[in-house]
Amino acid sequence: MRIDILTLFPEILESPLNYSILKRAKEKGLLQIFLHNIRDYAMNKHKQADDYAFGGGAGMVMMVEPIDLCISRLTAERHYDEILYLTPDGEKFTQRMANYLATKTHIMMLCGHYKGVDQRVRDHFITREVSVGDYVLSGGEIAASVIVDCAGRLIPGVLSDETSALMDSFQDNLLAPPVYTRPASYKGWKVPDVLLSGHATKIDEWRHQQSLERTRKLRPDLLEEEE
Ligand code: 6GU
Repeated sequence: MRIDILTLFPEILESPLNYSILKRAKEKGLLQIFLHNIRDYAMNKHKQADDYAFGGGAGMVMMVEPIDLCISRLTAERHYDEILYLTPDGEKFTQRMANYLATKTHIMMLCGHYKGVDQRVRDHFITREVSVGDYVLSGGEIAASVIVDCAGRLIPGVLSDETSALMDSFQDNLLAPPVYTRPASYKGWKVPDVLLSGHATKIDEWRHQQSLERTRKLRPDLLEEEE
């Protein structure tokens, strides 16, 4: 999968996508991430990529031309399965959407800043508008890193069998069960006997039961959701 991210602040994204699972995904050649500084496509003499809003009001709006130039250069080179705009008024990002994105080969992401982008960008280039939750971030970069991290680890071949995503919270609308490691007793705090029993079926049943209980207690809303 190739992901192109358009941003006014590429530095924000340089670190978070270069560790742990995503680092390995890149090293294995399963994930490529390209950062594009929208300011590099600003044609006027001040390299200006944002301007005051027509009609007045506080805050700057990201200009259509530099974004058009950047997107058009990329789409001339390859077809993009989705061109996402990251914005708090977008569709809420979910594990389901991550699963979907992980099956794609070329994705573009546009990070909004300030008051956002000129509406004509949204009207003419964007295929999907995505939010990571009902709160406002100062820009789309952190949201982009959430989405890339989440989808990137689901690309086939990235996770080994032991770290399989099938066991993740949310993958089946259930929270993950509790986990333990050595020692089996610490300060008298004991690991549940069943996990030490070596009885695989019983362990699976216990974990499923724990998942259900946790979900009922902490996130009953997940059990009511439609699949
Ligand atoms: Cl995608 N962008 C911003 N700026 N804030 C957000 C968001 C995105 N998702 C939730 N809050």
